[in-house]
Amino acid sequence: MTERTLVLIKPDGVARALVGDILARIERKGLTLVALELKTVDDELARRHYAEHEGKPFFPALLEFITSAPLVAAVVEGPRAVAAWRQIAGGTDPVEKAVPGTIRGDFALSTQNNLVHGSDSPESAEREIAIWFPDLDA
Ligand code: RTP
Ligand code: MG
Repeated sequence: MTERTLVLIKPDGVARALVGDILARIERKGLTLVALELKTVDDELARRHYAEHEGKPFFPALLEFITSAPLVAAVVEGPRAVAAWRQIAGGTDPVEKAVPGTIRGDFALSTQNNLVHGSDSPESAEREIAIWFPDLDA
């Protein structure tokens, strides 16, 4: 059963010129890109995307970070795409959780500026893809 997930290469990943490396890892895993866009997002879109974190202590800084500069948004498809992308991204804390060989484990130090986002379930993926790529299945 094929599945889709939302990929973000956050502003730190674009600023550090890691886009090519990250997309290469996605492709080498065997996942397929079905949508890809570079964009700077406004506060409203960032709030909708991260609605589950509203009220948490890190929420204001997260909004500031995610809207600060261009990011790459993509939709990726393949068998178990949600779990496969989170596997190669690594855990949220790039030092305590992400292991070497993952994107965060190899390239990040900060729990906020951790380079990438991946949907955490197929249901989240559906919701997020509709926010970022509303015309994808039109
Ligand atoms: P993401 O949603 O970005 O794929 O990351 P995730 O599932 O691994 O982590 P999540 O718990 O959903 O947190 C969303 C993003 O918020 C920032 N964060 N900062 N300073 C902090 O303690 C903290 N905790 C989370 C990170 O950018 C994290 O990826
Ligand atoms: Mg998350």
